[in-house]
Amino acid sequence: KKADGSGSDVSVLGLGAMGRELARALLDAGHRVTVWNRTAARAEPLVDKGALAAGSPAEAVGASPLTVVCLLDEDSVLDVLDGVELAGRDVVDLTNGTPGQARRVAELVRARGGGYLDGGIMAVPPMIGGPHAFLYYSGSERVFREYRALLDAFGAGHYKGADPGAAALWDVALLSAMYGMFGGVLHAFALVRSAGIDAREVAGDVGTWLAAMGAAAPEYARRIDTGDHTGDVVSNLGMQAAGIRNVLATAEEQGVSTALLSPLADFMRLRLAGGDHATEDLTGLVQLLAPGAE
Ligand code: FVH
Repeated sequence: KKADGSGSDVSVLGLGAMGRELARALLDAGHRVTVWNRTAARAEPLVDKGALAAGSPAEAVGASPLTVVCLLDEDSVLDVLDGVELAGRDVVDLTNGTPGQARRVAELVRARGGGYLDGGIMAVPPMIGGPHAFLYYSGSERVFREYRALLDAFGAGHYKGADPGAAALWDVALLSAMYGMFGGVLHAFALVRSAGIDAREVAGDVGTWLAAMGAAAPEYARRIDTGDHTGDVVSNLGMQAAGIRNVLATAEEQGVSTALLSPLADFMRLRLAGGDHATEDLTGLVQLLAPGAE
């Protein structure tokens, strides 16, 4: 390893869209990278850039003190690590999964004498190594600190504590927000196309509108943390329930499915039926999602 942190030996298991970007970022940072992928041909472009191809997961793990894993899901991680010697090796698992799955992989790695750090990547592959990429990590603080400079090649690292499941929880929380947003975007595009308007005509306005509405997140968080759903409400639930009824009725008029948005309308109706909640903020719905979370 050189003084600037480059020149470490590191292995990467999994060369899908994300894994190959991770391997590329490590090569760009000057590390000696050994790669393995189930479909071996996917390693070739990286070998052309200087990576070494391993013939098996065991050979890849044996080649470096640190192995970065990025596979489809945690079941594939368990498959791939099955029978691999992990004593004295460190594993950083950037595969998406649930907190429980991350804890199970951690248990397996630790039981075999390895160090384990779980991670959640908050970036799509082209963002890796760029200014907007960030990653959540949890599990072994020793692994996080020892390889922090190397892991920074992917994006900024945020360590969330010793529980190996913590990073997955943060990751999935952000993905939940993203999927809710994508569902709305798809619905919006289907609606305009049902009227003969190209989605690209409205795309810019959708982006502007989402950025403006996304700015409400800190205020929503304050309300949910404090349980204050009623003070200084700008857009009350009674009004929003009427608004989303119009969204669904418009979809029906246009022949667009309401499937992605009707659960939210149902929740609003349920909240209104449950008491005197018409003047509160939309944030009161959290009590139906997770009673007792406040
Ligand atoms: N791509 C993205 O936008 C997101 C961004 C945030 C993080 N995710 C997570 O990253 C993990 C990998 O995702 P990916 O985009 O690389 O996925 P694919 O391109 O589909 O590649 C999948 C790799 O997993 C290998 N694989 C699948 N099943 C097995 C198995 N049973 N045994 C061994 N390897 C397996 C697959 O190998 P192959 O098909 O090439 O042989 C690919 O290497 C994922 O957790 C995302 O949620 C990405």
